[in-house]
Amino acid sequence: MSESEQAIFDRHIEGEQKIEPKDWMPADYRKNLIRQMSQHAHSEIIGMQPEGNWISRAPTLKRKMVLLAKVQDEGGHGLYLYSATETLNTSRDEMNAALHSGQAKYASIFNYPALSWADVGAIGWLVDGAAIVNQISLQRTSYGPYSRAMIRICKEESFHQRQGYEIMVELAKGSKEQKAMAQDALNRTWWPALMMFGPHDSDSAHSGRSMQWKIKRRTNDELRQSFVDQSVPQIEFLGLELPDPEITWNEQRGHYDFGEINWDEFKRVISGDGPCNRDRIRHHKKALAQGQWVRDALDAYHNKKSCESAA
Ligand code: FAQ
Repeated sequence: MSESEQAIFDRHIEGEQKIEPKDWMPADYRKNLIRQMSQHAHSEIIGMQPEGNWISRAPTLKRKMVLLAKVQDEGGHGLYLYSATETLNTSRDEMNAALHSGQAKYASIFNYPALSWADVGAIGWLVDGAAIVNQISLQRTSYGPYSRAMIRICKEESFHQRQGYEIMVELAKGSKEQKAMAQDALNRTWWPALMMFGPHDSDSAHSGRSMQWKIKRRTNDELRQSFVDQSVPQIEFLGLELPDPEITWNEQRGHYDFGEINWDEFKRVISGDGPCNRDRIRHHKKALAQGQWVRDALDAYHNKKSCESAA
C-alpha cells in the first residue's frame, strides 16, 4: 500500500524536511501559513511609514542615505514575503483586500507614531531587534520559501538593528537634551516592542498548531524573554534608565524578570484602534491607488510582448 499524502507530509515535518509549494499539504497548514506570512509581509510594508516620515528630516546627509536604504530594504522584505506567500495560491490583490478590510493584521508596533529623531534609533535597535529574534527562529520554519526568505531578511535586519543602536549611542553620549530624547524614545518604544511577540502562550490561538507543524519554532513567551535578556545589557551600556522598574535579574531562572504588558492596550491596537491605525491604512490605500498606472503599464507591456511572440 502506498503511503498517504498526509503520512508523507507528517514524515517530512518530523524529519525536518522542508515543505515545498508543489507538495501536498493539509488545508489548515496552508491557511495558517497564508495568515502568518501575509501579515508578516504587511508588517514590512506598513512598517515603512513611521521611519519613512523621517527621511526628509534626517539630521545629516549620511543619516538620510542610511535611513533611505533601510526603508527601501523593508520594502524589499515585503516583496520577498508576498512572493513567498503567492506560492501558496493566493494573490497580491487578495492579500491587500484582506489588509484593507481589517481581516489581515500587521505588527501592532507600527500603529505608534515616530515623534522624534531618537525614535528612528529606537525603531532600528528595538523593533528590528525584536523582529530578528523572531525571524532567526523562522529560518527553521517548515515551509521552504518562507524559510529561505528569512535568511536574507535576517542579514539585512541585523544592519538595521546596528544602525538604530548607533543612533542611540550617539544620542546617549551627546548633550543632556539628546540623552533625554533617547530615554524618551526608549520608554515609549519598549512596551510596544514587547507586544510584537504576541499574547502569552496560554492565550495564543495559533501557537499550538503552528509549533506542531513547525511553522513557528519558538513560542511567543520564549521569544519575548530572549529579547528582554539581550536588550537589558544594551540599555545599561547606553547609560539609560530601564524603561520598566520591575526588570530584575533572576538568578534561579537565569533570565531577567519584567513587568506585565498592558494587554488591554495590545487588544485595542490589534483590533484597529491604536494611535495611527487609520492613518496607516489610509496611506497604504492611497499609495496603492497612485501606483496603479505602473501596474497597468506592466500589464500592457506584457500583453504586447505575448502578442508579438504569438505572431
Ligand atoms: N501585532 O495566536 P497568536 C518587522 C495577532 S517584521 C498584530 O499568538 P501567532 C521588520 C495574531 O496575528 C514584524 N497582531 O498569533 C521591520 C493573531 O491574529 P489573527 C512582523 C498580532 O501568529 C522593522 C492573534 O493576535 N513580524 O518588524 C500581534 O501564532 C522596522 C493571536 O495571536 C512577523 O510578523 C502583534 N504584535 O503569533 C519592518 C513575524 N501579535 O491572525 C519595518 C511573523 C499577535 O488570528 C520597520 N509572525 N497578533 O487575526 C509571527 O511570528 C507570529 O505571527 C506572531 C504572532 C509571533 C507575531
